[in-house]
Amino acid sequence: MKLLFATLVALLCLPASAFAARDRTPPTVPTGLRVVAVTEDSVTLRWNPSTDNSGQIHAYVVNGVYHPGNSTQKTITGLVPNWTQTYRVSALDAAGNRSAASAPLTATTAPDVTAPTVPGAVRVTATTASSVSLAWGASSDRWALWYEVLMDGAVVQTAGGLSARVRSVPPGTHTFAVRARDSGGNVSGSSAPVTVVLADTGDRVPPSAPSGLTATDLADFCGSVILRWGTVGDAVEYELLRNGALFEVVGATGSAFVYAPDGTSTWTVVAVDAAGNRSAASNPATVTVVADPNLC
Ligand SMILES: [Ca+2]
Ligand SMILES: [Ca+2]
Ligand SMILES: [Ca+2]
Repeated sequence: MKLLFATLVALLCLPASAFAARDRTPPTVPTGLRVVAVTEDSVTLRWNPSTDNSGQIHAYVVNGVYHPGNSTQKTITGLVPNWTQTYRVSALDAAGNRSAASAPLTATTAPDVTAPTVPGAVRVTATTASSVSLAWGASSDRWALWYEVLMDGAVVQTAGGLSARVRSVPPGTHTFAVRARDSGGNVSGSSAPVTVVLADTGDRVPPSAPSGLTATDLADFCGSVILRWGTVGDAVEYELLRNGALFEVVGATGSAFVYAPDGTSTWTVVAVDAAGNRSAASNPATVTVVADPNLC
């Protein structure tokens, strides 16, 4: 009897809120989502505050990412220039009820408008009768960049690294320079140039076309193909063409391993002599690669 009385008193002394139903009402949907600032790598969003029956917003969720507190502004960082993305915001109360998502907003980061720095002076590291090997100092940029090699003022090649070998250079005097280009399309000034003189060997006769080309799938090597052909005359290198496009250049050899992804490709080989004269293409050789899923 005494125990029952004590329990009754304890129950009567509990605050009324302890008996209230759990909050099952989500906050109102955020409205007015807008962009207030963009940089090359960030977007700052703002929206009108939601309200909740509890009187308090616990957090906002922006594109699935939880932001505790009731701030109605968020800077999304870690983006890249000229990057377009759609954003939605929802509100969360302390009981875990989440509003529907706001109307979508599409925002784009600022473009990269700063050119890379000018590459360091270009220098010649090797020449043949018809090729020039070059090296240069790095440019810098906040974002990705690559290099363009200019011969006599025209772009003849691109390079990801700090060196390049320019082939099929005609005899005579040529000026080479390098410039950098970034992913925003901004181009640096040209490096200090270098002048090269290639003597005329007088050889105007191209090698004869390679023949007997075969292409064999090395089934156990996950897309590796071996090409074999008959070497010819005064060739110093061979161009390997895959479906008509230059794939690789190899030295004075009669075979090469190449990587060919799954599927069918047709190969031809062109012989090149020291003076840069190119033969007609070899016979075509077609190969179908089927990568073994147990090995590759
Ligand atoms: Ca609520
Ligand atoms: Ca840039
Ligand atoms: Ca020749």
